[in-house]
Amino acid sequence: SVEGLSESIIEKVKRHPCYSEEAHHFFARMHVAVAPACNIQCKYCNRKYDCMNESRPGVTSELLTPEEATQKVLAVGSVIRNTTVVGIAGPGDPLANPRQTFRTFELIRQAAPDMKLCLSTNGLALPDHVDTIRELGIDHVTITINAVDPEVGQHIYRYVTWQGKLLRGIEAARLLLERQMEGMRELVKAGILIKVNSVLIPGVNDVHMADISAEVRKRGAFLHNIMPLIIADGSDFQKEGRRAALPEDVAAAQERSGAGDRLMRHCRQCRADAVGLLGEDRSGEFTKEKFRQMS
Ligand code: CLF
Ligand code: SF4
Repeated sequence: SVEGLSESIIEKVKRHPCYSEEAHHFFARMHVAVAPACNIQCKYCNRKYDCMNESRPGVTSELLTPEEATQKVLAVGSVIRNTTVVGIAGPGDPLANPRQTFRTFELIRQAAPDMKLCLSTNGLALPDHVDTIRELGIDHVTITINAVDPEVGQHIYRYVTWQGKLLRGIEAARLLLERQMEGMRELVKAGILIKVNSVLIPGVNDVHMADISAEVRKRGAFLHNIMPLIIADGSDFQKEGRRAALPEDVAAAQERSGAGDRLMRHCRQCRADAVGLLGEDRSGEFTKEKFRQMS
């Protein structure tokens, strides 16, 4: 529903397939996998694969340089003409690789000025980069927030690396949360649209999900996307014997969240190199080998 939204927000969401349920039937997004490193370790992640904050486990995307990423954008744009958004969502955390990430956006901005730019992050490094995000005209940022209470968060992250130190337990969870909230505050000030992704982990943050939803909306997030935990091979959660989240877990959390039409319900947990409409995986048509031949 678009009722009560300002013109500028409608303008930003109406052709973004993740931000508008309606748009996802008509407009495609693509990801470029330029960001290999990460600055934290989530217990649901196995680093052999793509960042799970926006992806399903077990998928490994082909890493691109900023120049290759730009070539891919032009190639995809010439074939899938309804591509309106280019996102960076991995395979690690985009803001743990700021040089590659921002160089890529800069080159895409020059080569394909009509593309909307989108970024997904765990938020740890976010406050350091909001100025750059604004200057580059990146209108959409997703932050993955799995807890708004360090008592809960301490069970979700094995560690956080910060200014050359390795933090664990509640200290790690507290720092990550502070940085996420600071980043959100700065994004709101800069007029950038925020989506929050939360991975629903049964027995860890399932009943906490309503608090997350209320807190992030209070702080200005436009959308909340509750994603089911998928158990990745080799992840800490697999070793702990945890179970995946079921559709009914997500439905119950959505219901309790009270977030109404500010819930994203059509997420397809994309790959870091996804291409095409949500749920339509065309990444295989645009491997490095293939898009190089096209240009
Ligand atoms: Fe990509 Fe994410 Fe931008 Fe969309 S995906 S960086 S906001 S352009 Fe979309 Fe895919 Fe769900 Fe992400 S369906 S995993 S929410
Ligand atoms: Fe893995 Fe992404 Fe978490 Fe980093 S932020 S540990 S890449 S899921």
